[in-house]
Amino acid sequence: MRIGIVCYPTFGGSGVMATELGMALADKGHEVHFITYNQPVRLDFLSHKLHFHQVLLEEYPLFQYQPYELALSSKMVEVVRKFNLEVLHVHYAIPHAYAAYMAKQMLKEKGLDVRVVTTLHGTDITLVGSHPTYKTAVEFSINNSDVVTAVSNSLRETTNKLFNITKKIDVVYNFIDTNKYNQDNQEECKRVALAAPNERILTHISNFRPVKRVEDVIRIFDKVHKEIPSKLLMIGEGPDKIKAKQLVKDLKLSDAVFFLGNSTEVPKILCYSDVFLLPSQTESFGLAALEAMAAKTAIISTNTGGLPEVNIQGKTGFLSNLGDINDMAKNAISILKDDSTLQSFKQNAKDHTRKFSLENILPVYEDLYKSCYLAK
Ligand code: GMT
Repeated sequence: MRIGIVCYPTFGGSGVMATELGMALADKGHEVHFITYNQPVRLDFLSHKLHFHQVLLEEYPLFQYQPYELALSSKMVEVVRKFNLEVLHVHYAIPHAYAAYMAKQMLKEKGLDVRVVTTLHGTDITLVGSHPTYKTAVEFSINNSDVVTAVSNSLRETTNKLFNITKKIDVVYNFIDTNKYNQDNQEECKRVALAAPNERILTHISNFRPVKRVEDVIRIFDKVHKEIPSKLLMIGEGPDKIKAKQLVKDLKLSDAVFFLGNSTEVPKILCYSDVFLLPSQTESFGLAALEAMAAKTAIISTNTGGLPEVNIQGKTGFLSNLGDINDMAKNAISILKDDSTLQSFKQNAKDHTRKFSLENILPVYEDLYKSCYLAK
């Protein structure tokens, strides 16, 4: 099929998921067109099946805020017409679902009927979308999409609770290409460069926004470090990084905590990890946790949002109440205390990712595209 994908091109989970989906669809022979303001960070190749169309904005002194939705919907119309696209799959409702609705109306006037699939990712519903500033337009554009999907049961329930949704929402879990995390295929995982042989490695990856509670990450690690020789890798960039660095200094952990910035080499970094810390305030799914599990890493997380659908209590890791850093530290120590316990959690984590494999999830999206296109 000929599919347009609209997403944020950044390190955020929705952009990563959209990019992985587009690349997988192109691998299967579909023609995929990314439409966004920058080349998505994980889009590492362009082939005749994979295209990128940049949305450019015009500066004008009158605009305090540049009208991105307008530029995006115009670009969608242009690309759909030029490449005869059948489906526009928009990731993250704000403002993509609204811009897609506008594009669809403009195309209708030209006798073209493109189908719009909207995937809800989390904060577009929980933190931002339901705010009175955006709620009316978000609700309207969800209800006017041809197909709506959510990345977990929890997100579907929350969407139905917060909005007046007249459309059926299909749950399609985020997926992982397990081949990219096959450690046997990796030339080397130079663990020794980061930690001594007797040390455990804990990892956190996020956008360091308040919802990720990075200070909890440091405080949990502080407690673990007091009991178990260990190092913490902090990957990502964002507003709370400064606070996290300050806390590391205050707790005298500077020799044990490394801030590595944003990375496109997530599988390589995760190959070092024993335990992944995700004490988020909320997480509709927790793609970073799934990536960690694929790299054989046990998960210590909160029990909020969709996390219990990904991290299985006592099997792939443990889940605690929001803010309960003592419980999270205690659980991490119980996993890390001996090699055989750690190995069994790591293996369970890896095994559980089969449920979210590319092979299982990709056909679900393909069927959705086909059925909504045929329902014309
Ligand atoms: O805040 C983030 O983590 C980024 C955000 C995004 O939309 O890019 O992530 C959301 O979508 C991810 C992919 O579906 C989910 O795995 C994350 O759980 C979700 N974040 C939240 O719900 C906070």
